[in-house]
Amino acid sequence: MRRCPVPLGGQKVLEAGGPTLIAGVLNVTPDSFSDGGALPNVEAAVAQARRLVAEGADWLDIGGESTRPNAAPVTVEEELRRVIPVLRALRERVGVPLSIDTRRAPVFVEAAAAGASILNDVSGLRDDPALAPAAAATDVAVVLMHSRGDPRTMDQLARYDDVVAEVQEGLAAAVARAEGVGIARDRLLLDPGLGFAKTSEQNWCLLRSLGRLRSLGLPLFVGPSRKRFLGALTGREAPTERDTATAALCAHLALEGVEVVRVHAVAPTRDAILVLEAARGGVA
Ligand code: HH2
Repeated sequence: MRRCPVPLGGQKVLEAGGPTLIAGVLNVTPDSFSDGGALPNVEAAVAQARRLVAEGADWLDIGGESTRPNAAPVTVEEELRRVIPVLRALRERVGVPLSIDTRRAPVFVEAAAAGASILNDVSGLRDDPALAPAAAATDVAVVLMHSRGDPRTMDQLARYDDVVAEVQEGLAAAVARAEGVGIARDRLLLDPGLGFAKTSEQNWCLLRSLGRLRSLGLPLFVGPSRKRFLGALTGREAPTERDTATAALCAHLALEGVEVVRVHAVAPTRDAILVLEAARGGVA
C-alpha cells in the first residue's frame, strides 16, 4: 500500500506506484564509517553531489554528524559549519531535492533556509524536543527513522522480544510525535533504522518483514548502504567493498516496493534495480 505522493521539494514528488527513488549520501564529516573525510571542502562536496546525480541519484542526503556506533558528538556550531555552505552551494547547482540528516532543531532550521526540503532524523523526533515543532513550521517532508539511545549507547540497546513489533511501535510513536505538532501524515516516510540498535540478525529480520512495517500506511525509506551486517555476511571488511552487496539488497527492496533507498554508491544500485526489474518484466 503506497500512501503517496509525498512532496519532496520543488517539482519533485514521491509518486504512488512510481519507481524506487535513490537517495545519494553526501557526508561532510571527518569520521563517517565509510566515507569520513572524503569531502574536505565545499568544492569537493559539490563535485561528489554532481557525480551522484549524474549516476542517477533522485535526491541527496547531506549529513554533518556521524551516527556510527561510538561516534563522538559534534557541537551544533560545528554541524552548521559543515552543512550550511554545502547546502547553499548545492541549491543552485543540482536539480534534485536535498535532505538534511540531523537530530537538531537549530541545524534543521538553518538547513531548511539554505535549501533543504526534507528532514531526515535518525532519532525519529526523539532527541531534540524543538525539532518536531520546527519541522511543523515548514512544509518539508520528514523521514522518521527508528533508533534507540544515541551513537554511544545504541549497540547495548539491541535487545528485543519481537524486533519487528517493537520497531513498528517505535515508528508509530514517532508518527504520533509528528502528527501531535501538526506535521501532516502525507509528509512522512518511515525507516526501520538498519544497524541503529540492531544486530545483523535483527536487520535481516526487519528486511524480511517490511510488509508488517507497511501496515502503518506510509512510504518506506531504507538505508542498508555499506553497513556492518553486509560485511558480516560477505566477509568484506572495508565498508567501501560492500557496494555490490548494497546494490543487490536495494534491487530486492525495489522489487518489494520500498519507495526510497539511501546509498553511498549510486551507480551500482541504479543498475542493479534496472536489471532486476527488467529480468522480472517490471519494465519494457
Ligand atoms: N544511516 C546512516 C545515517 N543516516 N538515515 C536514515 N534515514 N537511515 C539510515 O539507515 C541512515 C541514516 C549511517 O550511514 P552513514 O551516513 O554513511 O554513516 P555515518 O553515520 O557514520 O555518517
